[in-house]
Amino acid sequence: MSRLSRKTLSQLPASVGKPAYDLAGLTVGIVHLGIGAFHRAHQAVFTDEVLAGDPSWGICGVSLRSAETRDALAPQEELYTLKVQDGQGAALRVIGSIVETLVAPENPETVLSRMADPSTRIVSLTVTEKGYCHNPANGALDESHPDILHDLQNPSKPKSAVGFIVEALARRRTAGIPAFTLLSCDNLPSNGHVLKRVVTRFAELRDPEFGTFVSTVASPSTMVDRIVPATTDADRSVIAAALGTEDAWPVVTEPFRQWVVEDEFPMGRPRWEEAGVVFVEDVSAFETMKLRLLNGSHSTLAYLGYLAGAETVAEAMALPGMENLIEGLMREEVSPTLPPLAGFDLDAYRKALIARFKNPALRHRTWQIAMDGSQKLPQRLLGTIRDRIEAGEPYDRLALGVAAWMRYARGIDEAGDDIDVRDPLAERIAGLARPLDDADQIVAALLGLTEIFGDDLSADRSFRTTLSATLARVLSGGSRDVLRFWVL
Ligand code: CS2
Repeated sequence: MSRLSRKTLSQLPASVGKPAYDLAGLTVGIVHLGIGAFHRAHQAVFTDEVLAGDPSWGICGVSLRSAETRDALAPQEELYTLKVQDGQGAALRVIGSIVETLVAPENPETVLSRMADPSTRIVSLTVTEKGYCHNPANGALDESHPDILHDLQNPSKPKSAVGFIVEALARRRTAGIPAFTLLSCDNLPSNGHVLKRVVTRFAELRDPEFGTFVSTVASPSTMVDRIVPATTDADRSVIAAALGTEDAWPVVTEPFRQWVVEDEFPMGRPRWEEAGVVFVEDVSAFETMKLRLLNGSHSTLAYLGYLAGAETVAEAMALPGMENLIEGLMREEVSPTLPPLAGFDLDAYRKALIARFKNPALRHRTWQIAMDGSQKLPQRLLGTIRDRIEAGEPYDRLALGVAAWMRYARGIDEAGDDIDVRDPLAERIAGLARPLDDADQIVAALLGLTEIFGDDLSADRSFRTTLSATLARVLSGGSRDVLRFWVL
């Protein structure tokens, strides 16, 4: 079978969408750090739709760790297929907005020179929560992080996104080239501020005067949304059969997509609004809503669903009690904490989320969402719990999400087998919680992790009591039994 490439593009079935611009005429305007499936189903797609108007906004995609994506995409001239599907059907389209892919550990110098090039006007990121090397409870740079220590010692051979950004900004400044705009596209509250804070502190540690300069770089916050499960080999073969040609790394996603961005781009930006991107002055209300409703529900159903033996989100949603639990969590416990959004139909948004979670065509693994819980819990569940405590309101369902995380992160499933827990704190959590089997003791041990719970929740006695009672139910009856309580 032939391989997807510029040459084979014309042989694809007419039903497959193709780039509406001259691929050979594209140049790089954006360097994107973290070129995973999410970026390729989100920013790269919005960009693909506006390149015909200005071909100078092509994307140079950088992997900060493995060579897998580059190895898959380079032989096909960075082209890949986007498959959009729900219960009704699927549509295929080839995306051409990625111009080149680089692997940072192989050649940090090439990445730095791309970032320092005057044609690069935006550096965007999807490096996941842990990629910010910050303390998840308070957003400050983790100055003892091994990658940060390494990058301070080796500024021209960085490993972290923070190290790359700061070195590239230093080189631009020396060469008299204006700074690029930073664009965080990760699921963090005020992601632009978090990014600015960590890069400013890192620059300060290199040189206080340089820190002051970095603190002036534009770093708008964004709210990103599209559900994009990891691509499977089954996806690859179905897509190859439909294309009549091989694509080593297609991306599969849902029809829904949303990108709300603060409009602060001193070096210009693509006309993304023409592809439906919403530009606003302050994105925080959108971010809080999305992180607490979508991602808070996602994590809750992922931990409980995994423990109950559900492999995918759609399967988890079908467990007796789950849909009511999630619906109630969103409506009764999360929604009252959200900042007002004028003219926004929250009820419709929640209903749409339930339908998206139930999309039978996506095989979104609960295990995938369960990853990196220590980095996700603060913005997904704990901030909401803080607001509920302050308002003197109950938070039973949110507490169940946290208790299910504790049960999961301990690393032993309900059949007594090991769970493959992926989390930067996995070893510490297992060290604290695995030897224990009493709910009170597990909760007390894990609440000691102040980088997750903050000093306030770590010391909150009534929070501790609520969590202990909830975890005790999960441990004794099992997750399916706990869920049954929510069957109406
Ligand atoms: C998910 C998100 O993996 C996860 O933790 O909750 O990736 C989620 O699918 C996206 O934020 C949806 O926009």
